[in-house]
Amino acid sequence: MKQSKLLLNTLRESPGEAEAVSHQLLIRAGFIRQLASGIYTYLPLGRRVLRKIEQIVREEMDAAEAQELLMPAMQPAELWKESGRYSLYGPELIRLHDRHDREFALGPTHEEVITTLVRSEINSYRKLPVILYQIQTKFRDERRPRFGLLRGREFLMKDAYSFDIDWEGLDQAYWSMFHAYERIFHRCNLNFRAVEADAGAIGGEGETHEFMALADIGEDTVVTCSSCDYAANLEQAESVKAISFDDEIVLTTDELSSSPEFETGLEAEKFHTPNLRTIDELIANLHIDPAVILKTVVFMADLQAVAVVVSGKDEINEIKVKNYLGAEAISIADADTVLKLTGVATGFIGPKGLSLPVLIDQSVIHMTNAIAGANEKDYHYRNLHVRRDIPLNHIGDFRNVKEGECCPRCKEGTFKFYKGIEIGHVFKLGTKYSEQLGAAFHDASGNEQTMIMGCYGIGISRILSAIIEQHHDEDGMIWPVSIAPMQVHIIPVSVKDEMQVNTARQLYDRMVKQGVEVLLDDRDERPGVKFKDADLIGLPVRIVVGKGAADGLVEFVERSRQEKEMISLEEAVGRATELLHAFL
Ligand code: 9G3
Repeated sequence: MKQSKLLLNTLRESPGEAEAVSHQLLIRAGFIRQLASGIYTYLPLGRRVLRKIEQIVREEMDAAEAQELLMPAMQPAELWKESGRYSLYGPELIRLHDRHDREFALGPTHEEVITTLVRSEINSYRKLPVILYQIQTKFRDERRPRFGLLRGREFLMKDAYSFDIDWEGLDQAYWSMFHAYERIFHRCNLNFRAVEADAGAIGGEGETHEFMALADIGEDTVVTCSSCDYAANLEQAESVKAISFDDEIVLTTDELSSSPEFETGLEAEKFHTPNLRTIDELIANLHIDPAVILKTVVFMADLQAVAVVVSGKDEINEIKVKNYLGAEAISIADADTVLKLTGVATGFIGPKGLSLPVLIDQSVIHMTNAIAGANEKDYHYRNLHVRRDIPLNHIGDFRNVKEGECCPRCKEGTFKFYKGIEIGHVFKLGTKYSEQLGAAFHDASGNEQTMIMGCYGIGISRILSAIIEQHHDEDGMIWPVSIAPMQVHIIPVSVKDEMQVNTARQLYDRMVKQGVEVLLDDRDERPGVKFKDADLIGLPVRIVVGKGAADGLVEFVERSRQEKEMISLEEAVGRATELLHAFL
């Protein structure tokens, strides 16, 4: 490929709005151009990387005996109404009408389409199990697209769906996909962790794992243990049981009132706390440790208001609350709603005498001298004895874990946090869609059974950015050979020097003949410009043909090492072929 012919315009400056390094570099190196917010054109070099990632995904999916198909982006609204999800999604689901005024959605995912397809194509256990996948554009109208390809509104996803006759079959499909994902991300040279995740909005049964590429720009927090292999999304990471509260003594309130230590502890008493609404105001004015405060927050879980109580030193984990309640949607109740529901101004809400269900974190159950809102404006309680004074109907893990905390699995290691980019997600769906949409089969004895499903996603375009986040330096991208847009960059220093041009040409022809993907910088540009562009684009191998060529020597540079070596033409061809041999 001649660089003078390639549609490639590099920029010295990155666009102001690009915060993520990968976004800046993709624009500066001419890999993508924004058409609209969250919507991008892939220019030739960007497209070549995308195709390489797709190819790796296809090879591993096919090796796992998944079958590739291609489903439409335009999905009839009826499908989403049949699955009951049409009303569940708001503005994120892009809806449109066709010329006959029929309603459609642009597909954000394809559970409905694939399940109704399989419903009509398969009805015997003999045709199961099957794993079907596609690599296709998804549409999700993100409120705030950002970081270039990391959070777009139109993006490339590989989505696969497995159909089995029973749960054992699903388990096999799930782990087969899980290990295929490990191979895919290793081949993409990504540093990733598979973490236990939250079954999320689609709420299938059983386990689900997210694959996170570690990167500071990542929006997810990965919790890992320093000594065992426990790893979880912060949304899901379990708190260790409060050590001072023995598990089996989870007594009910009336059983508690007879226990001996009940007598200890002062009576709970209301005291005047004018305008002390927040934890910080309480701490500042009462000179107390946040740990003695019971932080109480009211949430709307679907249409139900609940109060959640954790220690003042902790944060409430909404996903844990949502999962405990089995709700589809959860959000903090606004002040007006709280006032209307409880008659209490926010900031003075507390678990004693509150007219809402109280979910209390297991880490505060043992407390006897706690402070909490008194459910009366400008008043709090002190000396609250949790087991004596508060209804304990919902005890659970509702807090975010913290770095340095003890690991709940091995009870040896401590938690370490990393930021992660979600690049893959595997789910056990069970019968959530197959039941609703009637995907059934006749088993060996002729009885009709509901298929057991799994779904498995990989963010193809997101991987492009994740790789750049993990492989770059201050001069530009550093492409792993496995997915580099081209493999060797040949740069004649001066296109006016016939000897250099001819030598470069020879080198180019020889390598192309060996199947190497070569970019020849045949532009009439100053050397500095050529080298800066080469650093920015970041092809794995660079061969500079300068004055040394008169003595048969060329400069050989591996982009990941930036060491310059003067070696012979022969050696240069040998070294390049050796580096690329696994990919030729
Ligand atoms: C929607 C909209 C956004 C969505 C969904 C539906 C995420 C939705 C979850 C999944 C689950 C898996 C198959 C591949 C792997 C992920 N965002 N999800 O269902 F209508 Cl607007 O997509 N689907």
